[in-house]
Amino acid sequence: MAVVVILVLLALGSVLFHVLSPWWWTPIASNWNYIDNTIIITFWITGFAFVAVVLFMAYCVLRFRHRPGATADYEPENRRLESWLATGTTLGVAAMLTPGLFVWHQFITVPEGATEVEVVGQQWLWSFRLSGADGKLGTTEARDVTPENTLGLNRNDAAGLDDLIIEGGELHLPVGKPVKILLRSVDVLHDFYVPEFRAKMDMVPGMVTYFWLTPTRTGTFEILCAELCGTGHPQMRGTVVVDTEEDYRTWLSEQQTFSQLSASASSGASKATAVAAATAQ
Ligand SMILES: [Cu+2]
Repeated sequence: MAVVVILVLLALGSVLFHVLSPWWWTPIASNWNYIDNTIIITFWITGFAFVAVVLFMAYCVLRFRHRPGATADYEPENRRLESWLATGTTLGVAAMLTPGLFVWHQFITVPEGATEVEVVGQQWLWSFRLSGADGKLGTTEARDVTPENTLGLNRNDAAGLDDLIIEGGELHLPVGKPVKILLRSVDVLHDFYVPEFRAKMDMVPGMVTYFWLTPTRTGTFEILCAELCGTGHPQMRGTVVVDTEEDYRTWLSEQQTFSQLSASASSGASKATAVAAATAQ
């Protein structure tokens, strides 16, 4: 009898925990409420299956408990029960998978006019690149990655010289504008994840992955790495700030282009050489 009570309490407690506890996700800040809807569908289906299975177990423990002299029936095959279970399971799994296919299609179908923003993951920080005045991101090469050119921009590509580079800082995005997020890694697997955007995707060395989103409210959100990427993985945090158009323009005007950064890096290097030469004399 104790087992029956425990099983019923387990089913009831799980439902109550779901309804009453504040474990639910953070308020959404992007257009991806489709993602929430698919998760809610999954919750309903798995929640129903969980409660049904646990209560059925409780029923069986009670109904078929040991009684002196009682024997079990031998019934190795039951076609009706088998087809019923197979159909039910198939429908449940299909109902969980199908909405995901539609949402995935929307997730990677970038609307026209979306601004491109590149996010680069490396052990263990986030960097960002925005197209400059020409509205185009320059090409990159893994072999061009150096301490002065951590994102590996191609110096011979004019489109890249005016790209704005934000290294290990915060990314700003304008509210209400669609952005295409291009994801790149210069070392190992990382995963760009902003819980409030309901969006995450792996960053794979050697390829560029992407999705798009429209931020729907201003605020400051945390970027997490959702792929174990080494000892610094838990500290791999970043910040994305969703701004009003005006604040975004102000922030944008304060960022440095690739050519400005290269110039200051090389003048810094030549100063260092001059100082070294002077001290050597
Ligand atoms: Cu990482």
